[in-house]
Amino acid sequence: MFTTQSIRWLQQAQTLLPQLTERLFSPTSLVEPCADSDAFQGWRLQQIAPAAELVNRWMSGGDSVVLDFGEHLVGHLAFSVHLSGTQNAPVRLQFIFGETPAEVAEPFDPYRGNLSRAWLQDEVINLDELPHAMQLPRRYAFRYLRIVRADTEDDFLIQLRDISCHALTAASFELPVQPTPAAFADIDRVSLRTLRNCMQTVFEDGPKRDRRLWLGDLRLMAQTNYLTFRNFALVKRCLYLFAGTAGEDGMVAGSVYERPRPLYGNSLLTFACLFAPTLLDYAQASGDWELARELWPVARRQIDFALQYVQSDQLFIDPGTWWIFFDWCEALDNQASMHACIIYSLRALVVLADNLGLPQEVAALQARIVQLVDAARTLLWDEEQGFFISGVQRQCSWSSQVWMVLAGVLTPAEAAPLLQRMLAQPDLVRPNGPYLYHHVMEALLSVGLVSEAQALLQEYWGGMLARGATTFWEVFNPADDRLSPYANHLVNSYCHAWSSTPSYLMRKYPALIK
Ligand code: RAM
Repeated sequence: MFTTQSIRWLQQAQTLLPQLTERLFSPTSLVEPCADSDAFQGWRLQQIAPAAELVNRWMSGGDSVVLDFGEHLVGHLAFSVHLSGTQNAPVRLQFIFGETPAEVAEPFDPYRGNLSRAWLQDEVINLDELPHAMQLPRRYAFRYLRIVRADTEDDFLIQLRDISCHALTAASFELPVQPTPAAFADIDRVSLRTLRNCMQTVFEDGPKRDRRLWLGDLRLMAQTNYLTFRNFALVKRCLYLFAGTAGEDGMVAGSVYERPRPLYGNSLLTFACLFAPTLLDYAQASGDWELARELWPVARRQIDFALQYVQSDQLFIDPGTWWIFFDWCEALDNQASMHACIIYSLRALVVLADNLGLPQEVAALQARIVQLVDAARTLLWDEEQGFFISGVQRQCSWSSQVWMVLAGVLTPAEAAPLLQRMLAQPDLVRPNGPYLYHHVMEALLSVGLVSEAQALLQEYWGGMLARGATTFWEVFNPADDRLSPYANHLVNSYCHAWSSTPSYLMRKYPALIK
């Protein structure tokens, strides 16, 4: 249901629609997948010739080629097809786009993932008359491309020419890499490319999948963007999209569909709490406090959805009816993290209210913070173990410790030894994805644990680089290359902007790259 106000916010979002920048990229080489148990997901792409050699390949029915564009791109594929002989049948071409070697090496079918098979990037076209030049209408996210001549005719041959990708971004193709020691420069470049490729007409979570605006992802992308590409208008557009699509009860969506018209996607209790911090970051980075004033009621409303599950002892109890997300980890108990996230959100609301001159709000919100911090310190702290516990099983996880630190439940003097114990204790539930690892990094750096953060950066993001990443991934567990929240590693997103935050961390905490 759209109100006059939400329509106005959506109109504002529309006026901020960016003009995308386009750049043409050509493939760099012809490659061949080779099974290799040491390579990421078991596949290495062996370079067999420069891409210019493609014109010497005359293809018969059933032949295929695999091209490497040298880096991950997001855009439209253009090409032309030429003929030798008489075309006595249609030519069928199959295109398979891959962000990773596995996508062009392994068959997509039979597919048993739990997200739609249509996210896997393939396309079939039939051409009745050669020569023919065209551009595929759908946008793809890829570095590798397999082209199969998928008909069965060998009476005539075809040749592929002029293959290029019209790549798109709302950022810039020039990456604002900062001078850093070599060990960090590659991580910075890959982070920036990841963010660049996700910056389209909204901040997409991943340009292969879901190509959608998620609030938790937006917060991290926006933070990285403020210190790098500095496209403030795109963040403003996204904030308007969340405000304009909020439900009748006032809750902002966890994710928004942008097209064909902006729509509420789904509900996520955690992400609703992150609207206020995202708005605050925007106002502080851009100086646009007018937007903060305009969207203050939206930000203020979000905390009510989580606060309704805070009991009389001031502890958040998970009702089990909401999607609460901190990491792609089934074993993770979210109670303590969510309790901390509420405090984190309240703190952002206090700063917003203070800047907007709302002293009564400041006082009321601060009173809630005192109650919730107190409850965390008394009811969720296990003195014997020296960790925060979560849920009826009293689970100890990295997520709980890290979010408590970010929420300022401990003093820095208390927080640093807690995080050191966490890193040293092997039995805690550990993160599976860059989203939670980012929060680990921020927690470490916020309390001055620089060498620990450096080691983690090199081990985790450096680990993706060592496995061939040219953009960073949605999930990565060094112990399990094929880990997927969707029961199929091929449908994971391998350019996922919540993993682009090293570029933010390196700039916000310069000690990290010393
Ligand atoms: C995934 C999306 C997104 C994330 C949510 C929680 O499906 O890709 O990145 O925010 O889940």
